Amino acid sequence: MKPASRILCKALQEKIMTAEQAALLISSGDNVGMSGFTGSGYPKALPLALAKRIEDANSAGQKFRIGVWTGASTAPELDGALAKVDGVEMRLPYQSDPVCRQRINAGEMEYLDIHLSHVAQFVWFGFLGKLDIAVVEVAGILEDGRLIPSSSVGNNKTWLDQAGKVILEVNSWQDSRLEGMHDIYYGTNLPPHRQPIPLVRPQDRIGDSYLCCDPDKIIAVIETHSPDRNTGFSAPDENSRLIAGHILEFFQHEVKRGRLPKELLPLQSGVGNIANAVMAGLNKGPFENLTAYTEVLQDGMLEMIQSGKLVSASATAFSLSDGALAELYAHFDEYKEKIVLRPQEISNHPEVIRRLGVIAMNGMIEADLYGNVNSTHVMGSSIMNGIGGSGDFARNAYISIFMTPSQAKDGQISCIVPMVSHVDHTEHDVQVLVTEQGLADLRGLSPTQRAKVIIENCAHPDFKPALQDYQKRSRDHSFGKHTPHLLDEALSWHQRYLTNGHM
Ligand code: 0RQ
Repeated sequence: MKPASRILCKALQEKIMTAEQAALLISSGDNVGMSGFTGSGYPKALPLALAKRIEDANSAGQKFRIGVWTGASTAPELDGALAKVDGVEMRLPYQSDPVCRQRINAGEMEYLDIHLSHVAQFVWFGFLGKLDIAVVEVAGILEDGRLIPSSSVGNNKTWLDQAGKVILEVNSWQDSRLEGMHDIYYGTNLPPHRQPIPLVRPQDRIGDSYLCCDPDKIIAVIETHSPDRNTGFSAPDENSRLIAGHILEFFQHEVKRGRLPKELLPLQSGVGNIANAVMAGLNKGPFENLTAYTEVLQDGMLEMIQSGKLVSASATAFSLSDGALAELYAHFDEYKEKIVLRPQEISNHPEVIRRLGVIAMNGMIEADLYGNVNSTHVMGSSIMNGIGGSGDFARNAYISIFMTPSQAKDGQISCIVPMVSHVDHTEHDVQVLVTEQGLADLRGLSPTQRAKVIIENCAHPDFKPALQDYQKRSRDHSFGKHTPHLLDEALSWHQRYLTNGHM
């Protein structure tokens, strides 16, 4: 049975059309601001229809490419479909799609990887050029035209505000009880008129439950009934459990020293299996009355709410497996009291993160002996995903933690290296490194002291001798002794794996 229409506004009912008709309203060269964040709340129909249109144009020998701006990563129906037909000129600010990644690394697609909290203001300031059109999924439209946000908020407020034209997808698959879960803050002015953001606890509500949009700008409304792309998480493996254990022990130590309260400080957890496993560890740990001020709410955090360990969580998006989603919807009202979804410029806002004293925990590709972290590039040149929100949190956190297994690719590569091949987080923004081998607390340590602790505590035993050898020789022969390096050799560390054919 077709679900009842969620479009209650009469004026907008007149703009209902198919995705194919709406796709004709987008022109080659347009910058398109799409909703979507970590596989939730992205438009499901228009990108596919547009990909078909682009494919037809390509067959007729015409080039048709657009700029795709989003909240963060989306799904194969958006990033994958448009990348497959070579329809993307510029992608920003974060993606994790394999087809996109391949095109970017082949030099066929431009990609601008920027801090997620920067995107909205870059658009307000005009740094990114004109936003021609917004394509935003919502969960419903009220009689007066206000929009019920979907399962992610991301940059939607900014897209609806700044785009010249707007296409809405109203997805009746999204639970109507989402209404009221969001907090859309409209108080952000441009400098010099900017005011403090009045948010002092993760659960504070400082805005409206609805998104607003000038109805005259809305040129099309598409009705959909399609699920979000909910990817499952693998069960925590031994490495993830060990990493979680080291972090828990560190927290206990910090509480004992009086440097963290017993309910800790608001937690931020990055994306991926390890981050999810750390949450599972905390769920079994001794801490109670925890809070989260994070970007994405994954299964681990939902389980912590379920168990009562986590009393409130603020994020900009859900990223849940099918099982976790079923749990959310089975007990929606209980979760709704404890979860707030916000625009990403607020969920990731430096001012708020610093004020709340967030504990940031993010994944990385590699760290070097001095604590510089690479989150994004393999061999310094090939993008994996993007910096996402990790920089927003790491630079402003009370404690910034980065974690990874000590080795990658079946033990052929050390994730602790002499010099990172690309820097996302400098030594100044990294306070703690953790691998399954142990935890290096870098606070208060000079570069050479950090090198010693990182090798001792975090490097895999198979790579320790080579790293110690580098450390010693660089101290003996480096041009300067403050942050000793043998530059040719540091760089050839990575090259060695390439020439051995391991990557
Ligand atoms: O490759 O997929 O081919 O097997 O990198 O590595 O170990 O599965 O770890 O899923 O936690 O991802 C940094 C990428 C880690 C992620 C990164 C290879 C490895 C594997 C993935 P395969 P794992 P994770 C806020 C937080 C940036 C954004 C962020 C990330 C693949 O955490 O994208 O933090 N972070 N956002 O084999 C070569 C190495 C390697 C390596 C791992 N040293 N060399 N390959 N890999 N280490 C949320 C948002 O922003 C939305």
